[in-house]
Amino acid sequence: MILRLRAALALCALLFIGACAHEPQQRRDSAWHAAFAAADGNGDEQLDAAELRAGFAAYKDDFAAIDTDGNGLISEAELRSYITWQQVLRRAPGRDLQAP
Ligand SMILES: [Ca+2]
Ligand SMILES: [Ca+2]
Repeated sequence: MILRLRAALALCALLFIGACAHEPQQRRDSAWHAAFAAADGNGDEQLDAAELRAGFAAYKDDFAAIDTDGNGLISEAELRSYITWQQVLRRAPGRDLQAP
């Protein structure tokens, strides 16, 4: 009985620690979603060229590179992946990595 209680407490502690560890990621996800939603003028959960230019001006010339599935619109995942990759490239020693 005591062993089961200790095991249950240990599991609770691990779950609590795990939940705390994910909190910054959840905040980042939330901030990403809010920025994307703010740029998504028509609310279709995709950015067209004008929405990208208005909401993410730093990437206005990268539309074709961001639109990896070539459907003419940018999903939140495509934009996030592209910006994350750009951040990796900026931090890479020698900066000789190529985008996938
Ligand atoms: Ca849109
Ligand atoms: Ca796309």
